[in-house]
Amino acid sequence: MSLCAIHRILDEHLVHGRVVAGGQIGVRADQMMTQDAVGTMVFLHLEKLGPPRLAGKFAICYVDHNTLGVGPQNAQDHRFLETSCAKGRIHFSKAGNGIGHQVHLERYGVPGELLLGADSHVPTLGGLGMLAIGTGGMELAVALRGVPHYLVCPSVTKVVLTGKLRPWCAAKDVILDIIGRLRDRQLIDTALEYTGSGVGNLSVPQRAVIANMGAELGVTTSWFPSDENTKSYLASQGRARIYRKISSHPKADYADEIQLHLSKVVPMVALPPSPHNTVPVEEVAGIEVDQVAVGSCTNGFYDDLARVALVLRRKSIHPTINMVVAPATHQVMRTLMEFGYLKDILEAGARLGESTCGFCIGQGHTPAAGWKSVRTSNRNFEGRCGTKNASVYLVSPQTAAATAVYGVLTDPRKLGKREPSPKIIQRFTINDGLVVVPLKQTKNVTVQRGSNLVGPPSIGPLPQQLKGEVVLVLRDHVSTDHILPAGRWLKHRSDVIEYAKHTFNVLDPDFARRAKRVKDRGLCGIIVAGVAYGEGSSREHAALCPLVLGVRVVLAKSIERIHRSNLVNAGIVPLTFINPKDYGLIRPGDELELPWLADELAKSDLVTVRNKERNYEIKFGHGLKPRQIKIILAGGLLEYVSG
Ligand code: MIC
Ligand code: SF4
Repeated sequence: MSLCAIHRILDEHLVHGRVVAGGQIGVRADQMMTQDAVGTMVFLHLEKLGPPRLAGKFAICYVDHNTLGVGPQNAQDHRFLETSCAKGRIHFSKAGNGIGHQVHLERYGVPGELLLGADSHVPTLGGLGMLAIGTGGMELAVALRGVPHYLVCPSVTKVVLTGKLRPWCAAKDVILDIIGRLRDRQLIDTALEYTGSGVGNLSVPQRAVIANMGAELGVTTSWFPSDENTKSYLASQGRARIYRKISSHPKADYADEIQLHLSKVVPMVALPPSPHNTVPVEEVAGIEVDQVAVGSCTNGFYDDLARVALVLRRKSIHPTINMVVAPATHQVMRTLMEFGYLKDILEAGARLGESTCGFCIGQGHTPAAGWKSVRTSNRNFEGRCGTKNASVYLVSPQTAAATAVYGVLTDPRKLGKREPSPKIIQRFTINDGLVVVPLKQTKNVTVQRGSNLVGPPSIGPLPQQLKGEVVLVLRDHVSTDHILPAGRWLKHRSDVIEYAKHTFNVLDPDFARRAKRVKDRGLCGIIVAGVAYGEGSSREHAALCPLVLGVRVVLAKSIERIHRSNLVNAGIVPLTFINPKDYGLIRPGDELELPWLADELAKSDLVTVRNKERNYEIKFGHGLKPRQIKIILAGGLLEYVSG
């Protein structure tokens, strides 16, 4: 049997271990990226670790999340990032250049290379045949220092696509369909490799849409072959020279396989409050809608927005609809302008958003309470849009455009038999002027650090035993958006002490005060959670801020991949229920002891947790790899690496 393409690429970058599903491997990436909302922490970590050691590797920091500029924090962060990048010889993409994942696809991605990025949607680059893996901030800082990146080698599922999409059906509908099929599976430490004759009927941006939302399934990455379509896409970016054909081996071994005929895909919607709630649009059509938002790293491509423009051409949006259209990159904005599509969008009555994450992360265009917002982005968790009781529906650009025209959630096939096609661009106008290329000479660069830049505390080595109190018991599927909200609190990303005050405020506004009281009594905080704890975003703040409030242990039915690494790297012990029924035994306020924690982590697969007062003792699994145990014992990744 031959290796599948994902394993082959991992193998080409391997420095430790063997490419066998489930084992820990160490890899060295060709490229690394971060963005401002996690990047300020990355550079604060680097201040502790020492300067980046890139050895010819490409690294870039995008400013795309925190760009609203209400108050001085955003601008201070940008200066800190810009000067830190200059000092560390890292490329810096200024605000306005675009959302990192899409700019990277246009300008920097390379088929067959390995990209590590501190953001969960980095696998967007899988659309270009690049192997792209999301990490936490500390992991990226450590990788920038030249240390290999460690991860569990994923088991790979083959997704066989055949046929061709029908008019008005989009790549977004494909991934929403796939999410619907796979949502009940346990996909931690798995990856999706797309193959089959249908792949050739999808453009690189369409593939990127599909790879982007693999993140919503929690897979390590999604990957598409690099073929003639990849070559023409690269040629349209003036980068044909880096093309390399890479396909899946016909005899490769896969852990699992699913089949999808593209012509059977219909317009889909993910109902609030989870990207997993997917149904065909026609089943729920007619819901009254207040807002339509088009853009984000999922669907802010030229083709997406030009299709919206063609629907809106010589029409007006429905009078009750507020519409915003945000081209994901400067290049997309410019292309829409050059070919007249921007005129269609504006004349129909839509507002123009900046080329940033914007509405996707509650940075502007926050709906009124109770509004229904139809969006082309990828996440619709409670409160993510910036308003706790607004509802977000995730759809394709075509469905968004039809909804804007009719004022209710609409299946775009209602717009006619024929879907108008946008102009095919052979060669985009290239302007990399918003990227600051680092100079060789860095002696005269002074890092400018605003007063809002405050990193996490060091907690020291893990003690032999911990005593704590259960500060929160959570349901299944609590995302990192629930743990640390974005929206109007996003500007506190660079100050973990300030940001910590808002931990869990979507679910329990009193959490921070309660956890602090427990900490002041000399006990650690213990969080109890259900299935898929920490799904969604890679934000390491979801580990660092609870740590600031004294949380040292998480007991969950399962924990998502990036969040679990973030917990370990922060020095928080992630344990999982062996018997899910034990979850029901633990109540808020229970005092728990982990009497042999350090020894058990080092010597056993099980950890004992007991409650003397209520007389129960539960064994938990830790499932940690030897290196992860050492990290926890040392008190976190930074301590481990610099120790
Ligand atoms: C997201 O889409 O949730 C984010 C904001 O891009 C995050 C990163 C972050 O929280 O800074 C992600 O996807 O990792
Ligand atoms: Fe930005 Fe939204 Fe994409 Fe995250 S999902 S990178 S917030 S556009």
